[in-house]
Amino acid sequence: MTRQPISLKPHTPRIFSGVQPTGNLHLGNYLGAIKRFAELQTSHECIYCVVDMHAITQGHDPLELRRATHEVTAAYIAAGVDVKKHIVFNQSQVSGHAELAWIFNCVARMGWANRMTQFKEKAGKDRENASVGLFAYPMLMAADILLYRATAVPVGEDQKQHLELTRDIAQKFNFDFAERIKALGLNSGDYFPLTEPLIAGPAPRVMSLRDGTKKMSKSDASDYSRINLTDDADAIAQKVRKAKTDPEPLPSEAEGLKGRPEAENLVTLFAALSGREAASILTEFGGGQFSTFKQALVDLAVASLAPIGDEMRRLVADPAMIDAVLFDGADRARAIAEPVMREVREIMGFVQR
Ligand code: AQP
Repeated sequence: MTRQPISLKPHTPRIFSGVQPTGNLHLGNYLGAIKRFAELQTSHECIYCVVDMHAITQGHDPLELRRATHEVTAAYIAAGVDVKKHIVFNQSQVSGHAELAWIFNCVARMGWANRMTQFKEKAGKDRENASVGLFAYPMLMAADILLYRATAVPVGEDQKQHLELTRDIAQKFNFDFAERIKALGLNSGDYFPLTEPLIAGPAPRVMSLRDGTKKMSKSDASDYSRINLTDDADAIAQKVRKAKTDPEPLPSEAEGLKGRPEAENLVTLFAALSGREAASILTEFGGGQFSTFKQALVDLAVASLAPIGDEMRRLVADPAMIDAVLFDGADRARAIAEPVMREVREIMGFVQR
C-alpha cells in the first residue's frame, strides 16, 4: 500500500488550550485563559479542550466530573467561544491523547519530569502516595498540544514550565526520529512544532484574595480566596470586601505597589476587568480608602461576571445541548488527530493496518 506523505508545508497556525473540570472555575481561570480563548478565535484556528483525563490524577467523583465537564464547556461558550467555527470537546473522547502521551512518556526523561514544580506542590510531602498519573501529567499535556501540532497555547503563567517541557519533548522526538521522519517523506526534522506559550494579557497570574503571594486556585480550601465564575453579586461583594489588604491607603503610582502583593493583585484585577492601565486606576483611587476602591471593584466584577455566570447557569440546565457540542467537537478533533497518530505510529515503527 502506498502512503500519502503529509504536507511539507510549514505548520498551520493553530491554538490549543484546555481547562480541567475540577470544579470552582474562578476569575484566574477566566482572565488567564478562558477570556483569551474568545479573543484569539478571530485570528486563529482554535481547539479548546475540557481536559477530563487530567482531572482524574488526584482522585475524583465520577458524577462531579460529568457536572464539571458541562460547566467548563458552558464557561467556554458563555465567554464567547464559537463552537461552530472552532472545536470544543472533552479530551477522553479522543483516544490519541492517551496514545501519544504514552509515547511521550518514553521520550521525556525522568530528570525533566522530576523538575516540575506543579507536581512537587500538588504531591506535597506525601510524594510516595501521589498517583503515577499526577507525575505523568506534563507528558499528557504535551500530547494534548502536539496531537494537533498546535503552534501556540494561551495559558496562565503557572503553566509556563509545562510548556517548556512540551517544547523539549517535541525537540527530542524530532531529533531522535529525524532519519525516520525524513525517510517517510514527512516534515524534515520538525515533525512536531516548538509550540509558543501565549502568556499575555493584563492578568497572567491572579493571586488569592486571602494571600497575595499564592495564586488563586480551584483547590484552595477557602472559598473566600477566589471569585468563582458562578458567584452571584452578593458573594462577589462579600469576597471583595473581605479580601486581605494592608493598613496603608492605595498609592498614587504603580511604584508604590511594590512589596504590597494584596493591593497589587486587586489593582491588577481592576485593570484586567476594566481594560484600564494601573496608573490611571491609581490616579483615581490613590490616597483614598480601600473601602472606596473595593466598592468600585465589586461593581466592576459584578458587571463583568454576572452575564457570564447567568449564561453558564442557562447552558448547564440543558446537558443534552452541551453533550451535542462535545460530541461534534470530538468528531472534528479526531479528524485532525487520527492522521497525525497514523504518522506517529509509522514513525515509531508500530505495525498498523
Ligand atoms: N490564578 C490564576 N491566574 C491566571 N491563570 C490561571 N490559571 C489557573 N489559575 C490561574 C489558568 O487557567 C487555565 C486552566 O487551569 P487548569 O484548571 O487546567 O489548571 P490549574 O492551574 O490546576 O487550575 P487551578 O485553578 O490552579 O487549580 P488547582 O487548584 O488544581 O491548582 C490554565 O491556563 C491556567 O494557567
